[in-house]
Parts: sequence; C-alpha cells; structure tokens
Amino acid sequence: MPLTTSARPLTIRILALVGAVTGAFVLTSPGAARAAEQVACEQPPTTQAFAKYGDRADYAVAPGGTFEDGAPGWTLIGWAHIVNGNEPGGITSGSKSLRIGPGGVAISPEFCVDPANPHFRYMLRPIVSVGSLSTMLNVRSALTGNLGWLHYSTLNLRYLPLLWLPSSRNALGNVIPSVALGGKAVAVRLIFTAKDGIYDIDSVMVDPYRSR
Ligand SMILES: [Ca+2]
Repeated sequence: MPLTTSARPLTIRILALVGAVTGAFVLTSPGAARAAEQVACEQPPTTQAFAKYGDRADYAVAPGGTFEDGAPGWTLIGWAHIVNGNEPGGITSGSKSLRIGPGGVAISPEFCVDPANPHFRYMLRPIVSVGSLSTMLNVRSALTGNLGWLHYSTLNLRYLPLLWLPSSRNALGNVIPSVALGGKAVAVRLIFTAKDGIYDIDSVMVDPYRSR
C-alpha cells in the first residue's frame, strides 16, 4: 500500500504540550532571533544521501539528526528516548537512533530554512504494525513572529514492522507560506509525535536545493 500523507488530528494533550514547549523556546532560545533574521541560510555540505532509494536530491544532516552523542539540542518528552542501533541504510553512520512511542514528543533544535530547503526526509522503522507518526514544523519569522506550527501526519502503512525504510519527502520550506513565496529565511523546529505505535527514527536530513 502506498505511503499516505494527510493532515490528521492529534490529541489535545499532545498539542498543548507541544505548544507549551515551543512557546518556551521562543522566550528562551538565544539563537532563535538570529536564525529568524537571516535573509538566506548558510547551506551546509551535502551528499546524495538517498540516491540508493532513487532520490538524487542533495541532503544535509539536520542539527542533531543522527541522534549520536546525546542528540544535542533535541528535546525529548514522554516516551521519546535514544536507543542503541543505527539505521542500516548508511544515510549517516553511528550507533544510536531515536525511539518514540505513544504520547512521546521529540523536538529538534532550531535551524534556518529558506526557499532552498524545500523538504526534509529521515529513516524510519516501525516496531509494531499499526500506528501513526505525526510530523510538525514550528516556524518563526523575523517579520511575523512565531507562526506557530504546521501539522502533517504520515501513515506509514507500507512499512513492515522492524524494517528500516526512508520516509516520504516531507514538506519544509515549500509549505511555509512566506518561504514558498520567495521570502526571507525563517527559524524552524521539527517536531515528531507518535499518536500511537512505536517508531525508531534516524538520519533526519534536510534538502538544500542545488542548481546543477
Ligand atoms: Ca544514528
């Protein structure tokens, strides 16, 4: 069954929790204002990380997206923690990944997104055969302030339990209105929540679009 991506509701409890956490970051993150005030982002070195899966776009690792060395900058709440074992696809190397279960929330460090960052993608392994993993973006702009979060949910029905596969290409800059219209950079946090089911996540990668 093909991968299906659609907006789905989350529980009020999870939304309240995410709102409280990201709201706190707005008040306390020292790098937040700098990231949101850049005109364009500095794009890090890239590789064609998902080429073996037929995706020849360039990708760079999201901050802490390998979940090695304690996943610096990530905030893990509830059933969300680092476990032993790296994704075996070789997108990135290492020995750790993120495990997230029902009600768990994992929030990335804030990073810069501009029109050259249309997508993000990651490696995913369901531990059980049913469930839904939601991804959200918390977005802040120097012009408009905190835009709140944009919500997406991916039902990973084509995934077999315990099998690592790449996620779909999740919308990033191309779904943030001010960025998609060619505006200035914004500051973004990726938010993963498991409504139910248990997932391992590793190698969270951002797509810096390059003209070839
Ligand atoms: Ca890893």
